Amino acid sequence: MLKGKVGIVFGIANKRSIAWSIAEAWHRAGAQLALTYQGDRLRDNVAELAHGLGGNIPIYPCDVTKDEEIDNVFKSLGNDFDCLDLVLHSVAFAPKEALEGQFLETEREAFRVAHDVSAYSLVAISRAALPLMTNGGSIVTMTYYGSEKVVPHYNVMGVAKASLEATVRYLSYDLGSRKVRVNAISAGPVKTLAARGIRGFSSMLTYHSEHAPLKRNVEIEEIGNTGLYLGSDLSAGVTGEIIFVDCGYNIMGM
Ligand code: 0WE
Repeated sequence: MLKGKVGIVFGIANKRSIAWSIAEAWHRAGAQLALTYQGDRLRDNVAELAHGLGGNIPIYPCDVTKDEEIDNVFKSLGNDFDCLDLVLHSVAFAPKEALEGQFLETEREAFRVAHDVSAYSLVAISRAALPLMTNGGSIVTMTYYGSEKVVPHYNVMGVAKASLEATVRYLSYDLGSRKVRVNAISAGPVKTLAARGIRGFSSMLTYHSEHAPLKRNVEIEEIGNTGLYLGSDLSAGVTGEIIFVDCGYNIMGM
């Protein structure tokens, strides 16, 4: 379904990452991929995953808070491939203290970092990707329900995800004339490395599975498959959208 397409993936930490599940789905559908990693700490992980896909999949370092590193990624990509069709942005961060206690206590710097890493980076990456997306394409990002309803302790991440979702709409308006679509997947909670650092995450998973219409939690492959749908022409008429992959949790009023 993605034969001949080229994709770049931001946000793989390990094999449990949502970014990895979408990368795998894109790869299985025939896309050629490049992966990025954030910091030397994650380099070996990402190199090993790239190697596992066979062929020679380039990996590039990228801290999304550095314009220069983003520029270098797309310079390298331009050397390694003729053009670009798919971009996955699966990156978020807020300082740990900001995800505990009250939102009221959020410090200026924590607010800034959360928005820089989790929302502005989509603008920076999209702008840098665009010169290579000469045949149109699809940009996909990850969001969460805490952007629209209060999820205790999600705090500044919820505010940053609200910004990210609005960013998806404004980008999709700007990029529509170039046939580039921009969408977000709003995934139910998944036990990834990012979730491991969060107190009470296991009881959240239980609560979610008991209250979602499907009476279970989302499987990471289901998020991968929605990423495949958004990357492929199956979703050719879809842009600026937030698609829930949460076993229906978000529709409930009680
Ligand atoms: O977007 C997220 C979490 C992203 C995240 C995770 C961490 C953990 C380690 C961002 N920043 C950090 N900073 C760290 O230091 N999710 C959708 C998962 C999540 O996180 C929560 C949730 C859910 C769901 C935090 C509190 C309450 C619910």
